[in-house]
Amino acid sequence: MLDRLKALHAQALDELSKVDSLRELELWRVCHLGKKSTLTRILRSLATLPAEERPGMGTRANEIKRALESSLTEKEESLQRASLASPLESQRLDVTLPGRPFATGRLHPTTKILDEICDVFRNMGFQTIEGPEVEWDYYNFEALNIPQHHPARDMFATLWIDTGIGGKARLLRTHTSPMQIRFMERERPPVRIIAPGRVYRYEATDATHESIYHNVEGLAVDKNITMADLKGVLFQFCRCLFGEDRKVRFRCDYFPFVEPGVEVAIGCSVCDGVGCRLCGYSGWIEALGAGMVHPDVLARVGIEPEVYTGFAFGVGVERMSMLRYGVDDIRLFYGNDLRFLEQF
Ligand code: FA5
Repeated sequence: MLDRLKALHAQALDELSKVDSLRELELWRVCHLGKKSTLTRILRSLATLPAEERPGMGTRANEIKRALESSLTEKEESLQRASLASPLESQRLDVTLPGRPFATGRLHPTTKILDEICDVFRNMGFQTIEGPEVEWDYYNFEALNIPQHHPARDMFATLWIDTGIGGKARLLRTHTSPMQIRFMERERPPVRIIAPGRVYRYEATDATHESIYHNVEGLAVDKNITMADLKGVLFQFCRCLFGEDRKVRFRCDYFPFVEPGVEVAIGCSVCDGVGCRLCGYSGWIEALGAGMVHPDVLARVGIEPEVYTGFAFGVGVERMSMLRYGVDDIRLFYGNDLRFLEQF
């Protein structure tokens, strides 16, 4: 029996030395220390031995069991260490490699030019306000002298949200001029505000026309405001954005909410005024509409047109960006092409 125990121990140790995974180790444990193993069977059969052999055999069998258990623990620890170490070995980090730079975000060219435009007017004493993009017919049209069926509605190709009765219909604002009314309804002169924001037109796009673009509305109302003030402010604005040398043109235009109305165009930056596809071979790009606030508009919001006068303007923001950076197609701004956007 003693010889059998000895051989069992030697065989178990020999097999253990060949185990090289935790799965194999578990099989080894079941085979040599499990309930059905030879050793367990020997231990159970000790009671059947003659009394004088029992203590010696019992002691020896238990010694072998403890020895195998401690060999099992040692092997388990060494296998676990090896399984941790091997990925660390194969995936060694080279901390001397140069780092990869993070792609940093940047401001969209429209945001940049909007900030610049607002800064110029802020420096001239204009306060910035904002208002809704979903607008009532009343503010977008009626209060600006454009009642239902007025032909001037055709100037503003409109995206309607619903059709209400009279001024109760809702639309996506076609310009920021409704902000003139919203502000004057609650504030008395003197007024000097700008209202930047997104506007919507239901029209086909081309190199100078988008269906979603930005306006910066301007409004000044006070005693003794004249057309000279309007011209002075707009010329100064163009000088700040484009420098002294860029040509600026004032011409008569028609907007029902101003009288007289003007259109301001700026010398095309792509062809330098010579004429190209972008400027329709005219040498000029229309940048903004403006004029003296119509007396009926003032009266409608309770401001006395006999006492107060005012001027208003609406700048086409993307057009300014095109002129400033020499961009020859407005659609590039919202095409989301990083090769374009990363240049700003
Ligand atoms: C207006 O929107 C008037 N509200 C401007 C105004 C304000 C006049 C206050 C008088 C007093 P207009 O539709 O012309 O006007 O647009 C103003 C400017 O926006 C234009 O001069 C042009 O620079 C730009 N613009 C017009 N349509 C588009 C378009 N589809 N895409 C990009 N820019 C445009």
